[in-house]
Amino acid sequence: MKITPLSAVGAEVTEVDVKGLTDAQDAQLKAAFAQHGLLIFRDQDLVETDHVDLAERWGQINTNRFFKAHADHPQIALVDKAPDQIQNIGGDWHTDHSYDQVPALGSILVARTLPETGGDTWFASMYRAFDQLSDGLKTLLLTLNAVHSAKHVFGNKSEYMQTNISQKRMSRPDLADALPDPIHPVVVRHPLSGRPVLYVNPGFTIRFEGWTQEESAPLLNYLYQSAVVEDQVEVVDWRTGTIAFWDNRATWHFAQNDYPGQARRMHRITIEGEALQAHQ
Ligand SMILES: O=C(O)CCC(=O)C(=O)O
Ligand SMILES: [Fe+2]
Repeated sequence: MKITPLSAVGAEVTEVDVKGLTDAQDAQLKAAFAQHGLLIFRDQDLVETDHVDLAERWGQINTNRFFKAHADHPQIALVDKAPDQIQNIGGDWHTDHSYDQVPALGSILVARTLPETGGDTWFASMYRAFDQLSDGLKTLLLTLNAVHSAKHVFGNKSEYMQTNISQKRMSRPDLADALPDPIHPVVVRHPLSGRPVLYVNPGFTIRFEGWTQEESAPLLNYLYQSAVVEDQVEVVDWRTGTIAFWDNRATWHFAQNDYPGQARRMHRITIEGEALQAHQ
């Protein structure tokens, strides 16, 4: 097995079959995941049950509440774009599940149908997003918490959700509207590496705790903008046999929507995480 760091974020894993991992390879992958926050496996050949087995090596599966599930394997969420659909899923910078009290660890995404060109996924490191800030701003952020929510994305009032419901890609907006909005530290002690990580994101963070949305927006926007400097973004191209496994606490991702008229189908399994602690 070969683990090669990528240029901006993550590492590429080759010369291994994820269906037959030894305990030693498993330990090596867990260390690489903690260090890099993103593993891109190439040249894999796995069916749905192999995907489930791989995910279970990392933890308990979180069955998605909103996405359409695979008909035979409900633990697998379908991340689909049909040729006649305009909107894709995940087409902006975000990290998944920050709207949960105990956010998911990450997801394992397997390519099933790919467009001829395009459909890359971009990743950004939230270790780097924090590390590059000034000491003054770091000190302030270490004292702050932020409120996150799913309502504006997966709730009844979301246009994105209404489109997805009409296209049968998502459901259960009432569930999103009923979720209590969690409060998480703005700088989290990463559960696997112990390093500080910036834990706000454009998808689901509403405001800083104790601040209004208007007061929060300028600083949040500054953090968002400084987190995705062009040469610090990893552009992951999908090929048949590619699997991406990302850490929701250490990275953001952004699915590119540049393949009009073509289909793209991915299978996603999400793994439960743990409660987040502030980095002191
Ligand atoms: O389709 C992709 O590349 C990623 C979509 C996304 O945001 C997700 O599956 O969480
Ligand atoms: Fe996502």
